[in-house]
Amino acid sequence: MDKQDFLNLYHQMVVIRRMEENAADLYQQGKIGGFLHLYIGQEAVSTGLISARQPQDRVITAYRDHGVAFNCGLSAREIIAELLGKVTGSSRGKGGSMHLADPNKNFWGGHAIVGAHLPLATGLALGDHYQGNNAVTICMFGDGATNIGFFHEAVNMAKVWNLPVLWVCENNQYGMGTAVDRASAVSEISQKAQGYGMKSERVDGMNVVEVRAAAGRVIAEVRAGSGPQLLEIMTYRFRGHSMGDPERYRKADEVHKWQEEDPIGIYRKYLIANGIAEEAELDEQDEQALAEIKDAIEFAEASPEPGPEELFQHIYVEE
Ligand SMILES: Cc1ncc(C[n+]2csc(CCOP(=O)(O)OP(=O)(O)O)c2C)c(N)n1
Ligand SMILES: [Mg+2]
Repeated sequence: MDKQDFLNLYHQMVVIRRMEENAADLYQQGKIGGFLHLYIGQEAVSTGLISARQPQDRVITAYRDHGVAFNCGLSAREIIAELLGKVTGSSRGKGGSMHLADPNKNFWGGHAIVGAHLPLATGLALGDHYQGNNAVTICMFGDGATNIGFFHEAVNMAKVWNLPVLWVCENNQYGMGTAVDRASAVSEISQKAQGYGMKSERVDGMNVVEVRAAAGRVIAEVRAGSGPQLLEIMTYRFRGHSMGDPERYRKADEVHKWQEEDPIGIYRKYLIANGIAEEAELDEQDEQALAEIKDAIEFAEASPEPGPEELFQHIYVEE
């Protein structure tokens, strides 16, 4: 990695943080409909992971998808426009927060039903395998999703067919208001790989450098034909499950303890301590990120809503 690569990771994490904080404000102003799940606290997971993919590698995730979309190369403008339901959004304003997607960037969405995208990941990888593409499908999901039938069916089939899938569990310790050990027979999710004969690993998701290193190694193994593997990335969401969560299931002390381990703060210290960047350069990055988000909000607010004719478009594939 050269200096620019290091700064890129920092830039991506800070843009995601500012995007999410502003999304919360826009939601409170009533400008975003439906649900809104923020990625604050988890930025190092998708930033490190996706920075290790090659362009032909596919990414698919659940509804906590704004950061993932940005890491896949969607612009802040088209993400925020999508949140506001505007026609300039990545799905022409018809998908919203939980259904960001752009197949041209190899980002296969944003899925609202817990676990439902895991069989889709198996299908994407089956297609690549069949066509002889040299691609890995990176499928991200929460700890809660590993207790659902989709997980077991999709993971089993992928192993039976030895498909190039990297299963990535973002273990943020809760599925809505339920702690992992109250819902899962084993709280170490990586152990679930054993039942399917897969290799697995647990990684510190607050450290973007470690996530990137592990992801790079494992993606290369899957590409080389190791068969599917499972990466469990340990993280924490700093905000509620979605907007309006009263958070009665956890103590403020616990949240504060994790906030002290802020992934952006950790990375900032790492860059300075290793002489990769100076404080002033990082401050400049912070300002640029804020400007990028302000511009995106202005763009989104000024954009029109989709017209009534859009109701009948993009429903079926048109030959
Ligand atoms: C099939 C299904 N059941 C229940 C829900 C309601 N629901 C939405 S998110 C969620 C928790 C999922 O937790 P986890 O997989 O850990 O993801 P996280 O929100 O922590 O990122 C539940 C139960 C749903 N969307 N789909
Ligand atoms: Mg969770």
